[in-house]
Amino acid sequence: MHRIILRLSAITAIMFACFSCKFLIPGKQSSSASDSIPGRAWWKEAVVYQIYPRSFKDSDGDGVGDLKGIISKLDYIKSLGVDVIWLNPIYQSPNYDNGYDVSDYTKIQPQYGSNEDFDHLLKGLHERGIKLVMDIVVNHSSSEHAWFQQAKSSRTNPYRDYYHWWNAERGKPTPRFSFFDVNNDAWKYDTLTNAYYLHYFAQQQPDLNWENPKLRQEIYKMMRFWLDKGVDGLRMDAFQYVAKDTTFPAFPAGYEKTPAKYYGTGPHLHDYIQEMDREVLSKYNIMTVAEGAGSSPEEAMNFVDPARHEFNMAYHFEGIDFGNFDPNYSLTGFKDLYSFWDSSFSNKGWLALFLANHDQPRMLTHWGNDTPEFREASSKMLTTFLMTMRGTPYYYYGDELGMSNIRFDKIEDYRDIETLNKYKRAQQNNGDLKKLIEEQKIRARDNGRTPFQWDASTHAGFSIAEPWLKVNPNYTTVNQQAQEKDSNSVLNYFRKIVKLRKNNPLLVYGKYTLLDKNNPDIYAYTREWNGKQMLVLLNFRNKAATVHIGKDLSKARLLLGNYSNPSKTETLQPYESVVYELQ
Ligand code: ISL
Repeated sequence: MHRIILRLSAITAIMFACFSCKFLIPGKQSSSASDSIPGRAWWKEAVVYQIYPRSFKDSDGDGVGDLKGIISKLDYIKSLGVDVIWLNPIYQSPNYDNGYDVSDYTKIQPQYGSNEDFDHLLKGLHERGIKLVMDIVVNHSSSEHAWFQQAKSSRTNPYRDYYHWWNAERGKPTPRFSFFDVNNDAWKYDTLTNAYYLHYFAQQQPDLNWENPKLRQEIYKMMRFWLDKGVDGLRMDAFQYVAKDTTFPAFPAGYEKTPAKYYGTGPHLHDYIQEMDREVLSKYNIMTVAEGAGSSPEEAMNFVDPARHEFNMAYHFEGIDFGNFDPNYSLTGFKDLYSFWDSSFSNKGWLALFLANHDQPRMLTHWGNDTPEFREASSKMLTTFLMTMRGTPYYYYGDELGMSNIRFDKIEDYRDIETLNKYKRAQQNNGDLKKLIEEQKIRARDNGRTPFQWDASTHAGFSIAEPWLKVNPNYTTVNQQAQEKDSNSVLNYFRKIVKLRKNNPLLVYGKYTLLDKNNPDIYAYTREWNGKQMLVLLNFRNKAATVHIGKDLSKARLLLGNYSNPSKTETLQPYESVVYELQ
C-alpha cells in the first residue's frame, strides 16, 4: 500500500513537473500527442501587452517615443509578468496615419531609431523571455511607397497592378466608402494617368491589389524578413479587407453604414490566407492574429479553425463597439454578447480578448468610471474581466495605471487623421462642430494614445521635450512611480492578476458559464477545468449591488479581490471584483 502511494505521488510529481515546465515555457504552436490539454498552445496561455511606440518612452528628446525608449523600460515590462509585446507599426512612414501608412516595410522609421536598435530590442525582449509581435499593414501601403510611386507614373508601369485603378474614360467609379477621407470617398482621381485609385482609409493609403500574385510574393518576402530575425508573431492589420471583387459591383443603398460587412470577407480572402500559411506562417513557430474577422462568429471561425490552416486567433469588433456610450448599451447585453462569442468558440478556434487599443477610447472611460473616486476600483474590475475570460488577453499600455481619456476640447489638440478629417467634413457640410468635439472627447482615438505616465515630473517623465500629443493632466497623481510604492495600486493589482492567470490553466482553458444572466448590475460566471472551479463576480455599478447565485461565499476561498476589505457575501461594493475558488 505504502509503495503504491509512493509510486502514485512520484507519478503525480513527474506529471506536475512536466505540466508546469510546459506551462511556463512556451512550446510548439500546436499541441503534441503527449499534451494532456487538447489544442494546447503557448499563444493561448500568453498575456499580450500592446505598446504604442510613439507614446511609450522618448529617449532622444524629440517628443516622440522610440525604440531606445522601449529598451530602457524592458525591466518594467518584464515586471508586469506579460509574455508578449505587440508593437504598433514601426516602419518608415510619412505618418499620415501614425505608421499605418508604410513607405518602406523593411526599414525602421528613423524617428523611432534604426534597424540595429530593433535588433537590440528583440534581443533584450528575448533575454527576458518575452516575445514580440509585429503589426503587418498590407491592406494598403503609403502613397509614398516606391511601389505606388512607380504605379502612378504610367498605366503601363510594371507596378501598376500592385494597386486598384479605375480608368476615368469608364466614367465615375462605383461608390466605395473611405473610413478616413474628408468626403468618405474611397476613390481618388489622379491626373497624371487620368485614373482613380482605391483607398479604403486615407488618400495617402492606397489599397494593395491582392489579386496580383507578384504583390503577394513581395509581401511574403517582407514577412520572412522579420520572421527570420526571430520575431514571434504577426498582427494582421485590417486583413479582412484585402480581398476585393475587382469588378467593383455596386453595393446596396446604405451599405456605408456598415462598410465592414461589405468589405469584410471578399472573394479569395481565405485562399490568400491559406497560401500565406503554406508560404510563410507554417514555417515558423509564431502566433498570428487577424484584426477583424468578418461580421459573425461563423465568419470569424473561418479565420481561426485549426483545420483550415489560417490564423491562430482573431479579434472581432462586436465587443469593442458595445460600450456605455452606445444608447443601446446594457450590462445584460454586454454579458450576452461575450457569452455568445464564447459559446461559438468553445469547441474549436480561439479569440483575442481586449477592451482597448490604439483605435479606441481608454478602457476605463469606456466601461468603467474615471472619476477619482472610482478610477482604481473600476480599472481593477475591468482588468479582472479580461484576465479571467477564455481567450488571449490583449492589454493596452497605460491601462495598468488606470489611464483615462484626455477629452481635448479644441480641434488644435488632436493629431489623428480620423478626427481631423471628420472635423473638416463637418466644416464643409456646416455640421455641428461643438457636438463633434463633444463626441470626440469620448470616441477619438487620440484619447488612447497620450504619452505613458511614468512619474510626476514635467511631461510625466515621457520626454524632456513637448510631447507630440499632450500628456493627460492627471499624470501628477496617476503615474507608474507613485503606483510602484503602493501595494494596492492598479499597477500592482495588474501584476497579481497576471500571475493568477499564469498559474491557473483553468483561467485559460476552463469552461465558461454565465450565472444570474439577467442581473443588470453584476457580471457573474464560473470557469471550470479538471474538477476545479472558479467564480468571478464583477460589479459594473457605482453602487453596491447583489448577485443571486445561491452560494455560501463565506466558505469559498478568495483568490483575489480589488478591495482591501472584500465582501464575502453576494452583495458587492461599487465596482468590486472578486475571484473565488469553489470547493
Ligand atoms: O472597420 C472598422 C470598424 O468596423 C474599422 O475599425 C477598421 O477595421 C479599423 O479601423 C482598422 O484599423 C487598423 O487599420 C487602420 C489604422 O488606422 C488603425 O489604427 C488600425 O488598427 C488603417 O491601417
